[in-house]
Amino acid sequence: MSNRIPESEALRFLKERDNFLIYTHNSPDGDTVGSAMALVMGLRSMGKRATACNREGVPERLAFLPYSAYFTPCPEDVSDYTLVSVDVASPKMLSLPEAEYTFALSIDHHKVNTIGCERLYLRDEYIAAGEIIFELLKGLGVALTAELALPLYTAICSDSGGFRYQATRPETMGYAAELMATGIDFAGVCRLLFESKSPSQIAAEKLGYQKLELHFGGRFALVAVTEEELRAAGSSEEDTEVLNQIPRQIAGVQMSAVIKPKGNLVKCSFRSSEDIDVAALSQTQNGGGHYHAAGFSKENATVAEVRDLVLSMVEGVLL
Ligand SMILES: [Mn+2]
Repeated sequence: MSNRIPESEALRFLKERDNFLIYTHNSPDGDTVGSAMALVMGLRSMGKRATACNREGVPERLAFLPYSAYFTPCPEDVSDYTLVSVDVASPKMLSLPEAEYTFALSIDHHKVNTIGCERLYLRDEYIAAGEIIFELLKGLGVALTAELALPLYTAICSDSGGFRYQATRPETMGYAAELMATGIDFAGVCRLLFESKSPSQIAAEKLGYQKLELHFGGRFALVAVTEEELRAAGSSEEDTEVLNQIPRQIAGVQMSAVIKPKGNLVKCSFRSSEDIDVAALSQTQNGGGHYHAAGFSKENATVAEVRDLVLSMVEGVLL
């Protein structure tokens, strides 16, 4: 039986419940953090208790969001809370013990959602979870202030790559316009998300260009980096977000992959264009994501082994 609910039920749930604890995904990005922050703000403005958390902490590059007033360390005893997850598609995107929780409500926009939850409000045609939160807060009658607009704009801008990715909808631009009109520094958000890089991120980017490979007549581009290479370059795992932009920007590339270490795993992130469904491809390796942006992780594998695997997977798609 499906636990999917319509917006009306999600709204009723948020109106009726209290003492919300809102979980965001590991390797937190602007969408999960901005969405959770805005939801906390909105619920508090209705006189409810709400707080957000992330086991790994919010990264330094999102420090322009005043998140610390809305995020707390993950509590050990959650029995009194209404557990909600935002932008979390699977237990793999959480740490223990959260990965084993049954959330009262999961709000998400990934194509496939396998999280343990009683209710799932999923809009997989939306480019960002921030769009769902924007609509829910409107539905709850929460006034759109500049304070609320900043994390929402960050969420939507982040997952849409600055309103450039294919899943950006006319409605997305409409929401952005309403958020801009509150007077937020929207140009500053874009600059801090996409144009401001630390020296160690630049070092990772330089390494990425050195390791760039083209395959299948230039239709597939790949960057694979090891922990040792990152360390030698003067960067680390936390700096590797910038790598995703490198292979996908080459003219003629229809599909790209970045393979990199992630804790004791090796992670592969795919990007694609047109009718190439990388979410389905990633599912064959127990991964997931969106139609044009998805990935999977492997335990007990080297970067070289995952690179070989990826090349054989892509061969089936592009040949
Ligand atoms: Mn997202």
